[in-house]
Amino acid sequence: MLTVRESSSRSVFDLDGIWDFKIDKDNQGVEQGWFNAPLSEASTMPVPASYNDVVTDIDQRDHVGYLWYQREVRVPRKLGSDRLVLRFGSATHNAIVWVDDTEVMRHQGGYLPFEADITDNIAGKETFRLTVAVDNRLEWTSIPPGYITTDSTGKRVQTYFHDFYNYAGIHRSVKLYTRPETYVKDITVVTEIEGTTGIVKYDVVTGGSGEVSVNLKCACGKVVASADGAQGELRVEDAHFWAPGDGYLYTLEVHAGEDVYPQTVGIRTVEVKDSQFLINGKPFYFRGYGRHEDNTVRGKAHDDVMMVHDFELMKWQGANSFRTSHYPYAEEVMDYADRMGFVVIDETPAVGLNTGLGGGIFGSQGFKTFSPETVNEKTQETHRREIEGLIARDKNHPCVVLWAIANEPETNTPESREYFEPLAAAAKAADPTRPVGYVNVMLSPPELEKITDFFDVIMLNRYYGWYVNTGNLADAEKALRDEVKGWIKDYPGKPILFTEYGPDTMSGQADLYRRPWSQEFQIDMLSMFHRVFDDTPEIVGEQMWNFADFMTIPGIMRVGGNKKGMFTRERDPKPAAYVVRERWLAKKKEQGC
Ligand code: BDP
Repeated sequence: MLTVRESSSRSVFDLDGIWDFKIDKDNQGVEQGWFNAPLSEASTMPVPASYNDVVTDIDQRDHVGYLWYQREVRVPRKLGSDRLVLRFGSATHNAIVWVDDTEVMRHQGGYLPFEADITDNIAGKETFRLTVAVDNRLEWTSIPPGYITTDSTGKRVQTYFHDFYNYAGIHRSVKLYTRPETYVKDITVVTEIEGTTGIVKYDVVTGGSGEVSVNLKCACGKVVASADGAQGELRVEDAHFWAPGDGYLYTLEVHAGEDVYPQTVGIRTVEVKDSQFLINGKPFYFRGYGRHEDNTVRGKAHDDVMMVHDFELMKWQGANSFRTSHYPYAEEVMDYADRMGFVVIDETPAVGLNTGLGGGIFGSQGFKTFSPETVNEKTQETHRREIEGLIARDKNHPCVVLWAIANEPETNTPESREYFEPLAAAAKAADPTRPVGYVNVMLSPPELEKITDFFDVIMLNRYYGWYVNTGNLADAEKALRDEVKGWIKDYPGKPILFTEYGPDTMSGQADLYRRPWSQEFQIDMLSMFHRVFDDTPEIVGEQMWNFADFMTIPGIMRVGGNKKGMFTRERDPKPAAYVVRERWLAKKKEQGC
């Protein structure tokens, strides 16, 4: 799905701001037709925002079910036969949308955009009532999965298997945009490099019938190549390639009938070969973090201020990459990563498909992960849709070099092999140009793991020194070295990336004895991992856990959230940030990006 862009044929109107809001305590609003009228006894809620930390009542904060949003919208002026489209960047996790009394769309999944052509619904109107019912419930068939029980007071309780708080609401911008009747519906761009020449292959899908032509413009606005037809190949002599640290972008201006859509293009290649990860034919070493979309009060809402600040901090530290753990991030983040030359591992929301873990912590949940009653064929179908939806949204981003189709799923059983084989194939079919991987959990070392042969790279989350060998870094280092040797022996030629490592660290906790939870221990544990990485050429990247502290459910292993951040939740650096900065800046100098 194309992102929203203004052009000479498209106008964009922002519907963000303060909306009316109501929590559906008994989850009966849909049956009672709350969309038919202004919400009674409504409060207010900013859009975009997670609603949870805005309200002051704990029962409201932890409500399980529907959240209602409503506002009046002035119908914008449009020309002649132009269509008007209503678009949400995301609503977490499911949404039903009404224009006045009419349902115009339903969407399942909390992190991808959805839209509907509402031209016919608003014909002849000056204003309309826009109502959205957002459902925050997670079930066995949703991605991520979860289940709901009731406690002794009859209150609904949501359980899930991932280690971040289930923030909900309208998390990204809501927009109206106009476009001509015949329009650019989809574009796929694939780039190749031949010496100093850049090759841009494009494929345009139109809605309605109209002649297609394209102009490729350089960043200075000059046309460097043109073609007619919905498919074709453009050649750019002496091209300026997109590269890590150099976010150079061309614009492919696509014309279909009256419509014009500006598609940004970065010319670069990605390849996995002989245990190396190559970008533009050169070995690339990932330095960075797994992150979260997580901030105080805003929760998971996109916010330009926080986004730009986070990128500034990442640059300050000498990072060159991150993973969108554990769901697709806002489209604004992907655009900005393109511009900043950041390299992104793009992840689906398939987290917590592992009942051997609870909230990121070892401890079985007493269920089988894969069974007709738990993660089942319907879940697999949802998962496939999430993979295809992510690739459809992000396929044209040069920053994306690798798809992560799941985080720490169960992969040590025959059922897991059956579950993942078609999903790995679906990712490869949807994008034959990028490597595909999944992120492996400590419970599945090479001798137990059963699905790595479906994938191009090995991504490991490892907590030696923390969840195991707690505080004993000598034993932790030995265990880590032994495990890495096993991966290299069993999967020769596959590059290994560390996608998580690091201990919880209380900011301000100093300890002469450098014990777990202290700032000193974070420095020591990260340094131990780095020593092992530096001794192992098959390891092509280090993305520590996590960029910043983040909110989780309360638990005996979590003190006001997960504290594995390099920065606090407020983005203050912990002492390890300076130590790692020195390492990463030196590596940047050595590696040139
Ligand atoms: C891993 C998960 C991550 C958790 C982390 C932790 O991938 O989401 O937050 O461990 O325990 O299991 O901190």
